[in-house]
Amino acid sequence: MGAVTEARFFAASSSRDAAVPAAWAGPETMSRDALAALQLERLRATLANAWANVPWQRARMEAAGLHPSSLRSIDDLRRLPFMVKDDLRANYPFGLFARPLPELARVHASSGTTGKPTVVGYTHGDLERWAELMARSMAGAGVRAGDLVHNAYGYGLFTGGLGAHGGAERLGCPVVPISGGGTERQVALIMDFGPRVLCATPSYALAIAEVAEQQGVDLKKSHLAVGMFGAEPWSAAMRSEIEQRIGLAAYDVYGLSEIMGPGVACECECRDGLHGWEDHFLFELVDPETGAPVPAGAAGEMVITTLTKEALPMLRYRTRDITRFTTEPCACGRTHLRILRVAGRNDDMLIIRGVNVYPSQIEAVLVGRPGLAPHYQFVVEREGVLDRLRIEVEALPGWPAERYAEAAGDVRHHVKSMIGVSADVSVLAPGTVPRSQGKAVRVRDLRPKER
Ligand code: DLL
Repeated sequence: MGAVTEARFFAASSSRDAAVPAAWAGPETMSRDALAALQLERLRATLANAWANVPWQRARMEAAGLHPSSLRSIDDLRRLPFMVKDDLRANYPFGLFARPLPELARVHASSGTTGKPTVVGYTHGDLERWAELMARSMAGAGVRAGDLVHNAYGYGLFTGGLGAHGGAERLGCPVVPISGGGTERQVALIMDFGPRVLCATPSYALAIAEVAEQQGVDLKKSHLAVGMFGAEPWSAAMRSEIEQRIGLAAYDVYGLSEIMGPGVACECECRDGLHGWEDHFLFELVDPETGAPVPAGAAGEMVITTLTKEALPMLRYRTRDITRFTTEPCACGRTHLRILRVAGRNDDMLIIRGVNVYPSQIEAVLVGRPGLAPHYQFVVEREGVLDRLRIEVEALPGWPAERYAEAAGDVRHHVKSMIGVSADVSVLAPGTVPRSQGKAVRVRDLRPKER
């Protein structure tokens, strides 16, 4: 399906309402039983693809006694061990691909902070399905055919830029492919071109808002109405901050390159969790320590199996992302499970004197506090055998320097009482914390490396 007109596209009317677009009402509102049957059928095909075309996957299936034709139920998949990021690195660059290179349409990669990048591949069909899922995500967030999309996700090996681009085009939206950086120009083009939709990481959206304010430009007077923000954890407090400063409704979009890219899950207009597209992915939630499924409603690590990927079938991939699921019906009518805001990655979790804490939890305490700007970093240091946390947060421009100590005391108190962690707090002058153009660096880990 190419670009579509509003009249044809929406079941209810051409108005901007929250109805599930007619084009996707089938897959998005099917009964959970029908969804489970579709998942089983697609899982069999995925296992058959992996068995036939990826020797590494076949060896794992043989070891687990799981032949594609022996799969009776989705639960049988649990016989297979998890996949982790290092499996991609160990098979660098193309060892887990189920198609020879000439049959691929594109390759992406994520740099990672250590070791080799993880490389992912797509057939033409994979790119089509990705565009479709990203289009569904955008439509769910209220983006409509014809809306101009300002896409400030980075273009290149990162999946954000091209992923959002493909989805917007698929939905019938013209795209401004500006990528990240050149923030003053971003502000000028937002005002001149009048996009209705902004795609960016939440931290970069905030950097754009800040530069606009410094230039005396009021983004609330622009045509921006919808923000598609993701690629990093962000708190509800950060959502309100961005909404107030830019004047739009901010939606959370989730994804990861190993599984596809942006558009694995996205909030609908109810903004009560991100619908994970279960017709293309199988979601599990496990205890990060034991690997056992967590009880319904409990937090755990998200594990994802792809159901329609041709070039790179991923079976039980551990995302490291910690979240909770609900399958309660959503007011929008979509039946797909909802992922409740991703708190952070297991790797980013800090253990400060025995308390587990995610950077986004501290962000929720900092953002909006009197005198403070939403720009911060956490420094983790070693003191004897214990880890010590220092919060560096900027003061608002114009906030008097003689009141920095008071603001620091306020943060220290609230972090202790709301999260239970003792932290040192430094309030810094405006402009001191580095600004992001993509994923923000929130933690500076100064602990000795051998850990
Ligand atoms: O970040 C894909 C993406 C691009 C998603 C644009 C959304 C928008 P990676 O670079 O492979 O892919 O990083 C994936 O980023 O495992 C999460 O830890 C984190 N992440 C992505 N979206 C969210 C989100 C892209 N909405 C990793 N909330 C994932 C929290 C997120 N964390």
